[in-house]
Amino acid sequence: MKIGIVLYPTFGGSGVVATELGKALASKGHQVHFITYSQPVRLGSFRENIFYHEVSITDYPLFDFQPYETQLASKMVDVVKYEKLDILHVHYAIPHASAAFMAQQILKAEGIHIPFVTTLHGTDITLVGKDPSFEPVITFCINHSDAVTAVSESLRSDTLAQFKVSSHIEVIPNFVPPTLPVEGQRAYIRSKYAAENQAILCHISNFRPVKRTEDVIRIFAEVRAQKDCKLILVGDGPERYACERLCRELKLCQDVIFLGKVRDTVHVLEIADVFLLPSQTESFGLAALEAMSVGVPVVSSNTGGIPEVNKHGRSGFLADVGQTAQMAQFVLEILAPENYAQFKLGAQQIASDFSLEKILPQYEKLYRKLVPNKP
Ligand code: GMT
Repeated sequence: MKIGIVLYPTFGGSGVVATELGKALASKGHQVHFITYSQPVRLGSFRENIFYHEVSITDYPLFDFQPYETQLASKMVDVVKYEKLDILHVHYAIPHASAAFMAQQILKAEGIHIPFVTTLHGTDITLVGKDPSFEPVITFCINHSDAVTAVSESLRSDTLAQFKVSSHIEVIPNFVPPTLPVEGQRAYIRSKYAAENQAILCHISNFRPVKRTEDVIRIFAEVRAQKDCKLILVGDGPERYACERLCRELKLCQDVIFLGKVRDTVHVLEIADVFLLPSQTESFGLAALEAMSVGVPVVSSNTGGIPEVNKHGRSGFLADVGQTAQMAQFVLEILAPENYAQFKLGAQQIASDFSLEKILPQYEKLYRKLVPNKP
């Protein structure tokens, strides 16, 4: 099948999932065409069956805001027509689903039928979607997609609660692709960040307010008061300054490492002992799943779709949003020598429910339903 994937190319989870999905489809023999404005962060090097079409953004002085959606729709029309795509799969509703609808209508006028799947990832519904100025467009796009998927049950029910949805929303959870262990290097890399007796706590995000990154620092401060440890923070965003300030205030600078943006986060996760995700809301929590998949237990908040991923008492613990003292106690409980191996195993076992081999066929089945005459 020839599949067009439209995504945000940045570090966000939706872009990561879309890219990994495309790579997996390509390795199964499908032809995958990524369409976006810059090379997707997780795309990596040259691979068979993968093509990348860049949407160029005109810098014309008349426009205060460049009409990306229009140029994206035009690019979709072009790629569908000349690469003879069978289906489009857009990740994140705004503006990808509306651009896909526009492209579909343009192609229809030329006698070409192209179905499109919209995958909802979270903030397109829970944050951005709540802004009333987006509501009519999102509702329309959901109802006019040929198929709609959500990455968790929680996101599905949020969508149904907030929008007048007349079409079926299928839940297809996120997944983790298999990674090659770099066991030999792990001990060496770990030794660069912490002594053998120190635990490493880790957090990865885009440092937006929804991630409550200052809570990460507060949890760490409480844990460190009782146990020697380090904190590694990966990512960058609007809350980073506030976090750096808090570290200085709490005199934690020596033990908190801000790595900034990292492409292959799995190698950081491999040296971590506990992953922290105290978000205000999270439709899924891909970073937590990635941590679990390499055997890192998670202490998280219990909102949104996180409880579908992190299982209390098995892969880690969950607490109410903002309960940093409770979260710190949970970290200490996980790190207790008599508990740690069990949580590590639990994290890996639960992550295996979200393996690529379990999730990929669900997308392929959906595509086949919309394009029945293609293998
Ligand atoms: O979390 C973000 O700020 C990025 C955002 C995105 O669209 O990339 O993440 C959302 O989609 C991810 C992939 O499906 C989910 O794992 C995240 O939980 C979700 N973020 C939120 O709901 C806040």
